[in-house]
Amino acid sequence: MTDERQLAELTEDLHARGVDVDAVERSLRSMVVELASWAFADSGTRFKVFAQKGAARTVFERLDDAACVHKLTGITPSVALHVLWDLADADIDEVLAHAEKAGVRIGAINPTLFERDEYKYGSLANPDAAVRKTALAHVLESIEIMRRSGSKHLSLWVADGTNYPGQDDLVARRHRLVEALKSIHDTLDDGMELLLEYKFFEPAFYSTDVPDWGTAYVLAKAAGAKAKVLVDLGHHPQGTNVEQIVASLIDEGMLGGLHLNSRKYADDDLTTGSIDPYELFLIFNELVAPAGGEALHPAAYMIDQSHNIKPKIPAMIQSVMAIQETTAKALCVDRPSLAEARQACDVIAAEEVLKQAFFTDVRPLLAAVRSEAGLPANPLAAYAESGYQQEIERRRAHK
Ligand code: RM4
Ligand code: MN
Ligand code: MN
Repeated sequence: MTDERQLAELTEDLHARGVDVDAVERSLRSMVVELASWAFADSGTRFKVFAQKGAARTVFERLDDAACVHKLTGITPSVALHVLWDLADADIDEVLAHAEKAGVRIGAINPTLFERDEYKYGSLANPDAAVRKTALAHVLESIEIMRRSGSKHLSLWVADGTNYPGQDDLVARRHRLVEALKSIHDTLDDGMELLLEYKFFEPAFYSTDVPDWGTAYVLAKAAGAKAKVLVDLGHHPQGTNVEQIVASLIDEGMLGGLHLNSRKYADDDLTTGSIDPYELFLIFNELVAPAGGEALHPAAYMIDQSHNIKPKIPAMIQSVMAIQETTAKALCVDRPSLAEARQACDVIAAEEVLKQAFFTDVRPLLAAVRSEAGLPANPLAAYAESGYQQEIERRRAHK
């Protein structure tokens, strides 16, 4: 079947379901997802960092690779930086100039609160006031970097916690953290947001200071009105209903951002949608529900992946495409039929409505949206043909 024929059939099918295809296309055209700089660097497990041919070695190369993804997908105009990973030996002005030249901008700034010996017993919640002061100073410097780069999001993941029962006073740790979060919040300019990320374990193994969305919610409220919760899809215990968390946070006006990735066991940081595409769909179904199923809830969407096996750039393009496909499917849910089935407590019909959208092949629609925007219909194939991979493998031969 030709591409046009496939598109015509899909459009007809969607119209028959009562889906407003123009609205779906509009939402797909306006969608943006941020990329993490660290997704382009060599990474590994705690056993070994694997060197990949052509993987970016500097922040400048990471920006180039992100720009390559943006050129091919058209929906990833910004790059999140981790302060010590990206800016420890690079001048911020040079980084900003390079980003502009490459065709991307700087997105969320992530203070790095886990890379110093002093942080063994924590950073912002450390029992030692001098260490807390060092950590807070780093976050305040990160806010300065936000000002310089026009960044709106301070993305804070605090690696703090304890490893053994009795190690520290759990309530005292909370109080230290609240105090720090308040000062951080009060330093932010208007228009900036503090996104507080939670994770239930690792590197701490007995107690984690921001383990779950409820704690993050309470701490964000204590910090002030500019603070919201950031949900990383890989930061929950097995079996957690992540879409319910997302729905509740949206309902509370407290969903600040999402870190998109995939997991099977823990914080695996695999490419988005690779392990459980249906779970991802159910999450996106909640993300579009508040706008009547017609648009994604406004939040900071970022791909936070860090895997070792797939080549970095096509792996990122694959995630971007998976996110677009999942969003498109969520936008194609027949909302009136869903509402009707729910009201009638027709559980089978309600689930079938979701499955009908999930199993719809939306790729012809996405290919059309991309082509209309002057982008390759299949960014993954375009990357393979671009010669970029061969070029970076040649130019970045020395680690
Ligand atoms: C954490 C978390 C943060 C990221 C770090 C590197 O697990 O996901 O978002 O900044 O990893
Ligand atoms: Mn994350
Ligand atoms: Mn993580």
